[in-house]
Amino acid sequence: MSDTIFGKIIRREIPANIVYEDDLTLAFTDVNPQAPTHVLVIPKKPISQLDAATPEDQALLGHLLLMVPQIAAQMGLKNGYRVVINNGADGGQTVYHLHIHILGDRQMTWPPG
Ligand code: DGP
Repeated sequence: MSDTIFGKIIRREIPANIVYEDDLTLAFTDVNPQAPTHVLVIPKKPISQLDAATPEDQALLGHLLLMVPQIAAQMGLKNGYRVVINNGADGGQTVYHLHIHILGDRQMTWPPG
């Protein structure tokens, strides 16, 4: 896949407020927050979108999801939170490096806009 702004964040070429990191994962606050707490959890492996993940990525995807509650707890989200993956144009995806949104510290509504 082609490089994205998230690739530059992984390589520390542009700054980000990194809140969690391990060998496979980076998490940082969203530059355009849609809630008082808004964190993006990304794989360091450049997967463009959920549609592009393969069976080879099964353990990685599981790891990312399992990190979500850990990062949410670290961010102090004691009363729940929203987890979102935007996939493709109709999904509202704007950055083509797979990412999981964690949104919290406000009451979410359903259905989403
Ligand atoms: P999506 O619409 O799901 O592709 O979300 C992309 C998110 O990425 C969007 O909420 C804004 C955020 N974003 C875009 N550029 C940057 C950046 O340079 N730094 C940070 N921290 N977030 C960014």
